[in-house]
Amino acid sequence: MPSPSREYNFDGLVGPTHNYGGLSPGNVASLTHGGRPSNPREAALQGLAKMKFVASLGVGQAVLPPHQRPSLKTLRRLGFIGTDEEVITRAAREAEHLLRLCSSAAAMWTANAATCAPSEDTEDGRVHLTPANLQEMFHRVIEADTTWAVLRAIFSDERHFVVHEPLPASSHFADEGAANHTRLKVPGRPAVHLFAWGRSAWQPTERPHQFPARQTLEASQALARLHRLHPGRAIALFPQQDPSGIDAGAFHTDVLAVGNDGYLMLHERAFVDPRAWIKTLQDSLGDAFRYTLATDRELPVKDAVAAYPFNSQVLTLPDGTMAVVAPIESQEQPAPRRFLERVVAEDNPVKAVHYLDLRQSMHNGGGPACLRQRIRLTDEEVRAVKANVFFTDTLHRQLEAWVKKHYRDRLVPEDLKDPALAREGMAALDELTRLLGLGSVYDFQR
Ligand code: SUG
Repeated sequence: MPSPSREYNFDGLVGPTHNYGGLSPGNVASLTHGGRPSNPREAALQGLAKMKFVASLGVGQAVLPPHQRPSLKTLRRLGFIGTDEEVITRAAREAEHLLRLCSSAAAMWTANAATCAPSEDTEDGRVHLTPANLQEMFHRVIEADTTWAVLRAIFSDERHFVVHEPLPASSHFADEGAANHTRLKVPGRPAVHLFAWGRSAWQPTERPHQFPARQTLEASQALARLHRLHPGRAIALFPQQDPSGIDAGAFHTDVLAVGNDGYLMLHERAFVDPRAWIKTLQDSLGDAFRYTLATDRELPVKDAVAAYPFNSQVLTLPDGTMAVVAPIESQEQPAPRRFLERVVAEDNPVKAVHYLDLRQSMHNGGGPACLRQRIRLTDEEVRAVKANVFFTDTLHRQLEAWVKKHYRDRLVPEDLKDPALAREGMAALDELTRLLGLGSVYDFQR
């Protein structure tokens, strides 16, 4: 019998270069806000307030660190040579867009950091994690190496954890991590892992016309194999993201669907043939399975993309009921708000919705669900983690003070050219790795 486990939400700390680069085609908020001033300090504090709130609900909470930005290693690989200051000055002068790509704080959206399978679902009884290679967007490709190093530092105990290499770097295996993965589970039935994908590298399938489909079927299949799902304890399903949903701005599955334990909340444009998938889930999970499906009529996909009600965290509370943590935009707009009110009113485990202000992240297309990587751990596995990453009141206070000490309260794209910003970031991250007990995970520390 596997030991009981609990979900921990590993939130990404927003990095000191959080800015609106306009870098993500297909992500409506990123394109809309590109070039506007950002407030990294406020962004990081909004993220910490969310962690505190989730922890106060009695749900497991932990933190993952930001990455070094700009990525000097990447700029050097692209031919900018000299001291750190010279590399930045040259890139700013000769290829400002490359500096912008290498300065993105996008690692904050840790739903895209990795995909994970809990030990109770795997053949070898270990937690499996695969860092996402994020091949589709250059400003995110550069995350995989650091994510891999960070996950190896945290989940270093090989008796309990397997941290795989990111999938081979190529468009063929483009992988966006848990943003396309949902695990559903009801007592007495195998867990269901939904590995969603937007395009196939090999098979002819329908594709979006306007925006990129990021995740491939081949990547999703490789993850299911790598994680060695136990045939009796877990099953893998591979729904396709609806290409018309991607064209409407649902670049990841979690823009239009979210699942937790025996409950799934989705928009009809999340997957191709959503009603057939619901039937399959009813067959697999039995009577305990509940879902809420929004039609385009009830909630136009455009409104769902603008307000992100499906990019909520659906959390199982200690009393067994569920709560939804939604972005405040979903409360401000009538159709998403009415939909979430219906969710609470209907016969399912969700008993409350809480709205949080995460506007700094939302303006780049990242809601509550994007900001966290869910990892189920048993108590023994928690004890095997030696890093100081689990959220406590003390860690919260320390991180707040750390943000206030190191972060600027305004950044425009022009500021990325300032070599002092890179230095400030290194000082901040060096202090952070000591606070979190991570050892040396950044290039500048090696
Ligand atoms: O990959 N935005 C991210 C948002 C990721 C959201 N994650 C999930 N849905 N799980 C992206 O498009 C914008 C950066 C900029 O434009 O500056 C950005 O990368």
